[in-house]
Amino acid sequence: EDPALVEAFEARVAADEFIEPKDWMPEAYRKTLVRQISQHAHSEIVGMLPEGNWITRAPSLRRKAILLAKVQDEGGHGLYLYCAAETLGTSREEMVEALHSGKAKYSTIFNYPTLTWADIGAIGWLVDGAAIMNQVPLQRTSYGPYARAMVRVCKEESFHQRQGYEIMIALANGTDAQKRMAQDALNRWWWPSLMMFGPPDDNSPNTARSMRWRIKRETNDELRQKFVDITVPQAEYLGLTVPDPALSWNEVKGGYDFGEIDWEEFYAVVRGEGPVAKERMKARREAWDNGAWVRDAAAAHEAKRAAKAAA
Ligand code: FAQ
Repeated sequence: EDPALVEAFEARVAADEFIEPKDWMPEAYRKTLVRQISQHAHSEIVGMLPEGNWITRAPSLRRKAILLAKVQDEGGHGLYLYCAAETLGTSREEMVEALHSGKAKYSTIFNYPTLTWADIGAIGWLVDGAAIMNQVPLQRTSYGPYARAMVRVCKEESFHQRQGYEIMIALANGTDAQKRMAQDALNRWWWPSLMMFGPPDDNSPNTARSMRWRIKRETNDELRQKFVDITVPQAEYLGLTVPDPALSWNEVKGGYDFGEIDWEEFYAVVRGEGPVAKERMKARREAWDNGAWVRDAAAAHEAKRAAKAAA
């Protein structure tokens, strides 16, 4: 690559300019973006499955309507993100193929099962809460289409987080059985939520370069710490206990100290060994196969329309 071009690119990024699809960019920058944006998109799409599991069993019509809208939003985020990745010269087919063949990753968090209705509350509160923490800085990521997609996504995620927290409030103020359900959901989702932020900084191969290119604006550990600091008081307000005996307020750093994450578990889930990883991939592949006739019909319709327009 021409060193003058690289230098000009680095200077633009350092000046906080957005890089746009037709601008020159180093191949490694393009590759990193395709990786991160497409994995983000896959996460949104696979992320529809754990919650979709509860649409038919939501406890009231109001809850059902809200959950349906939320899951639909996640589908929209995925499509938005696939479009952002396509501006980098990769196709939707290539990305979907990478997901289905197991080559592309998606967030570890969606490989855990949703066992009770309280899990829907915990996902909105913790998983969407963690997603917002990670995505708000991405509104200033250096690649224009990704940054702009994040603006709308963050607005919607913020509704999702409140939706989940409101379910938790209802359960935490409910019967003893409902309180137990809420606590059990917190116990099971707390640690996997902390894992969403990725490996620790000293073990994160991509962080240093992504920070320099301003793809990432904060490191994995910085975001994880912020999430813990914001979320612990929310658990206290609910009267629930965060399942971490090492959790304690650290006056000096002005934040919480917390226990060691089970990184063995994290890496196992990244490798595709999560509790419901096989079910998730099977559901996605089946959805793709069962939707083939829709794609064919849309393509045939478009071909007819184009032929008519040309005539
Ligand atoms: N799961 O060097 P780093 C949502 C991989 S929110 C799986 O630190 P990086 C909303 C990583 O890809 C969830 N893999 O990597 C929603 C890399 O492998 P690679 C999605 C993980 O990229 C809510 C390797 O480990 N959000 O969907 C994970 O600098 C509710 C080394 O890691 C995003 O994707 C993990 N947790 O930092 C939907 C946000 N962590 O690719 C439905 C955008 C790390 O080299 C319901 N992404 N890995 O083979 C990012 O901010 C970054 O990519 C990180 C990872 C922070 C995830």
